[in-house]
Amino acid sequence: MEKWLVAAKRADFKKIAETFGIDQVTARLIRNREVVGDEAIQVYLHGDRRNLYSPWLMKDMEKIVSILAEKIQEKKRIRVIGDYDVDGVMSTYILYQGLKGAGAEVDYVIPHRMTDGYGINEHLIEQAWEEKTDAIITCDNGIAASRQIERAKELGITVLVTDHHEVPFEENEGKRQEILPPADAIVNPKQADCNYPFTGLCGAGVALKVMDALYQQMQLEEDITDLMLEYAAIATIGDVMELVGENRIIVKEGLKKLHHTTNLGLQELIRVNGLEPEQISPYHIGFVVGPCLNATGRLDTAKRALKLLCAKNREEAAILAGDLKNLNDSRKEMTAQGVEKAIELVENSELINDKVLVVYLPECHESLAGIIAGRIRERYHKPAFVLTKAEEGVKGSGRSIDSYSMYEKLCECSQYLTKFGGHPMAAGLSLEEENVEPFRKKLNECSGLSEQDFIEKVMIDIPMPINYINKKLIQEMSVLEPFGRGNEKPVFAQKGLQIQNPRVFGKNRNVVKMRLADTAGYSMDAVYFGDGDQFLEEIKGKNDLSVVYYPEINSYQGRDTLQIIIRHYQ
Ligand SMILES: [Mn+2]
Repeated sequence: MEKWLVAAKRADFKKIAETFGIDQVTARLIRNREVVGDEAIQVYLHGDRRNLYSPWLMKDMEKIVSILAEKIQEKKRIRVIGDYDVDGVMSTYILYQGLKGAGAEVDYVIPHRMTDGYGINEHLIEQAWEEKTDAIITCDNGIAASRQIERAKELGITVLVTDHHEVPFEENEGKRQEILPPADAIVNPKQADCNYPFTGLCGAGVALKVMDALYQQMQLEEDITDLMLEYAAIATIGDVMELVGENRIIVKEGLKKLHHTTNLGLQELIRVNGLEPEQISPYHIGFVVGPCLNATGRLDTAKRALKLLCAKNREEAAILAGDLKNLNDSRKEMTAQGVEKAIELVENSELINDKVLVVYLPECHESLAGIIAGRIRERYHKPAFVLTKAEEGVKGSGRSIDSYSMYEKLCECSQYLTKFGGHPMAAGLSLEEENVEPFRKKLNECSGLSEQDFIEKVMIDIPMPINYINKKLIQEMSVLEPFGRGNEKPVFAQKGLQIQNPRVFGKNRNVVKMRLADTAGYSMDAVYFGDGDQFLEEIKGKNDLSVVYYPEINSYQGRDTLQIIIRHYQ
């Protein structure tokens, strides 16, 4: 089920077009992305590093920087404790390299997914103490680790938290009270009393801000932001942050750096995947490079990903990159099997009627739960949790839909959980096996969802006849890049098209090529990616196809032609 909606947002498009020398179509697209006002449009179109906010606006920034500077001066041992996903690895790299560059005695630990679980824990704290660590700095984790950080404080360890996860809270007489860990400094723009203007940074974004401030404070010559932007960009896409505001600038500028990366590990990882550094887009990061870096955290230890980034020579980098690619290939296969099993379970049980899907796959590798949950959510357009049997109890991951704030709902069901954390759109959890069913029941009782929420909404930017498309407009639309979550690729729509000469291609018969003509006879090439035979079946005998599409320039043998890519059809 899907519902097509047109984003009918208003503004003086003629004036915007004139002011910025752009087509009115582009002006509308920018308005649809909630960019309003000349200043915001200017930054959206031409923003660069100078438009990043000052790190000093973040709560506790002065505190964390002065503690770090002191520890560096006194040659105290600092340990970075990160996390095993792309964001966790990138933020660890940023803090580790940044602190090393500032002269710190620093090492890092990335928790092992299976033996440690998510983020900092008691075992890692005891270990830090035994190894005479003076200060721990967390990244991409820590905000929810009050108990563990209390232990570290008892042992006399300085603890600095940098994180971007939701701050845990308690409801007291209808008032929301944050539960903050007893750390020496906490940098997380999601804290209620942090005045930083942008709360959407990933863990690596926050880590980069801390290093930026430290380098300013210590008056170091190196431009740390410039050096680390590409890593922050990879993490921003890998953690599926919204590509708006500062994040869009980090990704836009970081991609430029990545196109000429001097990091041997990244060079080799790009190469083994058959890509050219200069053509890397958010798509490649999200679906090729990122998953390879993630695969280590999933199936092995994420330390390998960090080793890759730190590789000193090409040979070492090539071996590690090859390992990562192989791990990712086997992860893909295992994921496909898991998805298949999950669908089978949903469709052959009462789960199919649930509003929130809780699928228990005891045999599945726990590290794949998140990816499988994502696929299940896509298929049914319902919030989905995938649970697996862990060494102790049951562990799982959830992926949500817009109308369902997953983290808050878990708070309501916390009586069945031993551990949980996350965001509105994604969460992780642990529980006892006997609580799987009660948890599923309770989640469904308090879901607050109605059938309306399960209808996929297809937002159309502008109803635009295909004869309006020209090469210049398509080229101009590239100023809207990079595309991704929160800054979607523009889509247009037209009704009443006639299909000429449809042909199915591809070994999985998943590409359909055709010619589409409007009522005046104007025609253009079109491509649909999806089930080709089903497409042919559905259009049989029809002469008024409606499509949601985006236009593209197809360069083939030195000749440029216009074509449209069909995203949805009716
Ligand atoms: Mn993160």
